[in-house]
Amino acid sequence: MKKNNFVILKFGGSVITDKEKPFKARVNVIDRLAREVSEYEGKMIIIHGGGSFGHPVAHKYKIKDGYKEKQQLIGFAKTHSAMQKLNIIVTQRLIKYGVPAVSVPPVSTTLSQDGIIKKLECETIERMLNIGLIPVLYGDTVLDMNMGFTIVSGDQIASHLSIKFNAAQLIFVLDVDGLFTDDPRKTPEKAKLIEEIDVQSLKKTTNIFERKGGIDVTGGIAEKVKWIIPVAEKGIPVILLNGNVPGRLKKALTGVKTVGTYIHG
Ligand code: IP8
Repeated sequence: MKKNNFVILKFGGSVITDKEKPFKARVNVIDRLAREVSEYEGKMIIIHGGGSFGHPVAHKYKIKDGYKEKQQLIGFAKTHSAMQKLNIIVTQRLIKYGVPAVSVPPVSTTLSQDGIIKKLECETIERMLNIGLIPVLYGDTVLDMNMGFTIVSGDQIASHLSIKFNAAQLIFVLDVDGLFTDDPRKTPEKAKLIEEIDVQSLKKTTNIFERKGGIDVTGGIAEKVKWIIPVAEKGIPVILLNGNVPGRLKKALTGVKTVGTYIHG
């Protein structure tokens, strides 16, 4: 895939849903993000997280831990169904603003081994991109070669696809400005935004925070950083920015510097 203007975009569950309220999508925010995306003209894959749709159900049935008992099967189905519901909201809002968004459900295109993606059917995605469609994936329930099943996060999918397609940049849309030196919720006076960091320093840094609320089965910021590192190591720039502030996503998409954390290899 030609590098130039190919972007992988991850919408965090905390920005597109209200993590404190079950099954509550933040439709106004999704609408505005969709509008900002619609003004971008290059190739793009969008991935979104689970927020208050996927996480509480996955947590209830312990889906991430793998298949242990039969009653989890209904939980697997419910978790996937919850993610489908959110995915329909996201794709419909994108379509409303003229973005040719097409759902690619990871449950039927991805296999993992001990929670790590082993296979992700990319030929269809590549053909979609070549024709000008925007594939939309999401953190989802997947079948696992050793565990029976598990959850693969949107961050892992974003990381996998960025490397696979040699993206020009990977953008994480969060509900905070980026990565912080301290927890901005607990100690706002000490928490400073990390505006720029290289991957070697990121690997060594242990005190990095973002704000987290609600139930999250796929782990916090340490997990996110874990999936960012291999992308940045390939020389793909990674940007984390606040999706609640109008215009920041649009700026990042068009290569204009904005408020956020810029990670480079
Ligand atoms: O919010 C997890 O995706 P994430 C999705 O990107 C499920 O971690 C099914 C909980």
